[in-house]
Amino acid sequence: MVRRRCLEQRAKQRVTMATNFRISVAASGVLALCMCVAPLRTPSGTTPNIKHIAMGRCFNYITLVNPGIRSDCEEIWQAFEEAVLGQTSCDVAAERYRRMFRAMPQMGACDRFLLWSKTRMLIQDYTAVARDLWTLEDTLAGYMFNDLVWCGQREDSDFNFGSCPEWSACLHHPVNSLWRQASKIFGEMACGNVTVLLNGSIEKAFNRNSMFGSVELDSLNPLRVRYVNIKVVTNLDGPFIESCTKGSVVDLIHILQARGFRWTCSDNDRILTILQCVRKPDHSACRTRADSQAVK
Ligand code: DVN
Repeated sequence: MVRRRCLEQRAKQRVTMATNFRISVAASGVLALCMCVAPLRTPSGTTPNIKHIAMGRCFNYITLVNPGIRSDCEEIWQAFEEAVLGQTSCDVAAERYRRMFRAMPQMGACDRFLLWSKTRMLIQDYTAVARDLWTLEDTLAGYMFNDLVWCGQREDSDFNFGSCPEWSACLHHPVNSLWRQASKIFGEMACGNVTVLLNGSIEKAFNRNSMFGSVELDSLNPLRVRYVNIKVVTNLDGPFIESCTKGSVVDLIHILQARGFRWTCSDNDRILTILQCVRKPDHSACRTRADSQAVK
């Protein structure tokens, strides 16, 4: 999904916003809390060299990442172009990608599926250490199209490299539609123990309008899934807004119960805390017992 690209944009924007913020605070002379504003997504056009990037990733995946997979990268790309080109930039329904997804059949091993929402930063660290867990971005589709942006234009048979609309501007945004179809297939594939990583430092850690909340959750099959293991993670410094017993996570648990899923929920997963401590080793939450005894 649009991750690293957002990170780069967000990093750039953060510098801009911080600079502006510093100027405004200095000017006003008022000590203001550093409010974490929602990132502005600067609309951009189709990722340059998208064909070379996606095809290169495809060949890399079927050769090095998952050599067992039998997919034809040329066929996948051709089906992708057929789905997107010649359509207006807001009119690519998820169904248009059906032929492409048929060209990239994939099955995941049970007990490895990891779903997530609003925890993008932690997911990369988590899957780097929990190597047995498998996210959508580890599938061929997710691997090929992660971080890319694309849209077509009716009057032209090429991609629109000038500008693509925001997801919210379209009923059938080409990027959102591909991720919806990929998420639906991923959710239907999920089996055994499924892990769900949610962010307890925001309101609506479980958001019914998110991709997890609106597509993957409804694609899970209680006959295939043995347990849904929810992990709620909060920033080390908080805020501590939601948890297994507070807020929208409770709604998720009610939905799982009503649909016949067995579930667990944890607010303080040790691996996730350690992962956060890697980035903030001096944080009080990261002091081991030895450290605290040494401090006396
Ligand atoms: O379970 C995962 C994964 O398997 C996939 O199925 O979707 C689930 C995560 O999607 P989500 O539940 O919508 O969670 P997020 O964190 O809101 O969005 C996931 C990614 O889509 C993020 O990289 C979002 O970029 P962001 O917000 O971190 O800069 C990206 N995204 C969400 N809404 C977007 C968007 N990118 C562009 N435009 C939007 N409107």
